[in-house]
Amino acid sequence: MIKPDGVQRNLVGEIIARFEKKGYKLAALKMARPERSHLEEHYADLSGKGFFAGLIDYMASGPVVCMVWTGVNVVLEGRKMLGATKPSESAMGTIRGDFCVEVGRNVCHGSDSTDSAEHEIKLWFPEGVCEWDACTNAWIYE
Ligand code: RTP
Repeated sequence: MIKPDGVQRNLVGEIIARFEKKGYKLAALKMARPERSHLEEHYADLSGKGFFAGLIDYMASGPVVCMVWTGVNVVLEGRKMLGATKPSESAMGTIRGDFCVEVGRNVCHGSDSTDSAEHEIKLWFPEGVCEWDACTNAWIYE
């Protein structure tokens, strides 16, 4: 997910491009302006943290872009591409390492396990995702 700061800072194309160039395939994409209750459900495991209210304010402050990416080890590799949660600990070359400075404005979210990915896909895409096979030649040749 591209968080509200990533959308406001016009980083949507940059982030999508990184995943496409890595070799992952997009299975679902939408812009959403989630209710606070939806965000509270998404971050339910953090409800006891002192930063929880601020996190929900931040996530509710503007539209987000939700995506499902598929491919080999996409959850683990995708988290590496995002970088560490705290930008000060994110390696240069990662999305957070390159584009942000504060943990409370860290541009993107990625599921941290396949179980949480499955849970989050159901939460954010109850309508289901698009299954398709790449058919590059068909778009170039008749
Ligand atoms: P995310 O769920 O957004 O991908 O982040 P994460 O797994 O890398 O980190 P997590 O611990 O689940 O924290 C979720 C988000 O909460 C905000 N946060 N703020 N002020 C703070 O100390 C603090 N710590 C975490 C960040 O936006 C983080 O991504």
